[in-house]
Amino acid sequence: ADMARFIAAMPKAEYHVHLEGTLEAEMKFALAQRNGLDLPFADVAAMKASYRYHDLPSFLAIYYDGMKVLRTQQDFYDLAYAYLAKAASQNILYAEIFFDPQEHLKRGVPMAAVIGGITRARAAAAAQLGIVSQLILCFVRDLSVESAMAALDAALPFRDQLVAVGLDSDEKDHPPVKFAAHFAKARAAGLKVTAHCDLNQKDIVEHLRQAIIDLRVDRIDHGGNILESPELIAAAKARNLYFTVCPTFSGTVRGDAPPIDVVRGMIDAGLNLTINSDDPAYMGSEYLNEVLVKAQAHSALTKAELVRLQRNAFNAGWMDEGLRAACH
Ligand code: ES4
Ligand code: ZN
Repeated sequence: ADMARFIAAMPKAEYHVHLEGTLEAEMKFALAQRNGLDLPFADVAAMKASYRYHDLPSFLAIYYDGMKVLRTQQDFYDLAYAYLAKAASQNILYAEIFFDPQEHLKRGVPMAAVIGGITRARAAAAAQLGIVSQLILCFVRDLSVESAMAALDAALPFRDQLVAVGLDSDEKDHPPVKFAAHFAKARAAGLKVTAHCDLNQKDIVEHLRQAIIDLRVDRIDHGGNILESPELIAAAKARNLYFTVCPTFSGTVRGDAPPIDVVRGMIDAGLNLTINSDDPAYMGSEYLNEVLVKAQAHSALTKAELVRLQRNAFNAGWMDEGLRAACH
């Protein structure tokens, strides 16, 4: 209880949260009703009882199905504002948020509605709650390269509302180099680049090598398997690369404990990492405070280590000087 209070009181930053993964069951029902859509669940409890996964694909199927209620700019506003309000209530001062526009474009929702709604919510939350945020467009890596390029092209007119592009969804047989052209185009537009290298995926060390060496990404999402490669650890340290670790995700999705203590291993290896929530609405509504309480216990983090992690987290961000000042 003392540790939970200590964690709640710390000023924090979050770098790995999927906006669509913050869509709580209650809001899903409200948006379905507003948009005249039928959901195959009697109530919130029945919907939450369906959130059962045993691997990444079985999780992603439920996650993509759930986001179909998002139709209008107002829906994206409401979703983003709710996450930012929750984050602000947990003393998160700064957040970089992923979103998956290809899924929304597929349903005929225009990019302007998606980015416009999120951007309005970010501005309102900054003004009303003091939380600063930026937006990372993720390529859904198991969709086609053409679909990803179309999403990037549709987003470039809104380049000022984005800080980076990333790579998420099912990693199996979809290596980072599949998106070399997309990353190059995003970079040329002044965007940062990051990629999910999920824990214990097929060919994961090769994916890390591609991301760090071939594509020279600016950050890695997850990435715990780097502990298997001294060469890549050295390369990551030389570049001061940050890893956005989500210590509860693989446990929740697979229903077992993560096979290795990634947080402890990465700290002891001298790597830069941040601790993050990933998809809180699908992970028992555990947001960053709850994740940190679990990580503290699981990895035996001291208060000094927690403070160092959160102070260092403010160096992981892609804020310009004006934004950085606003976070202090
Ligand atoms: C995701 Cl690869 C992955 N992991 C967790 N959440 C996600 N949302 C989209 N892709
Ligand atoms: Zn993720």
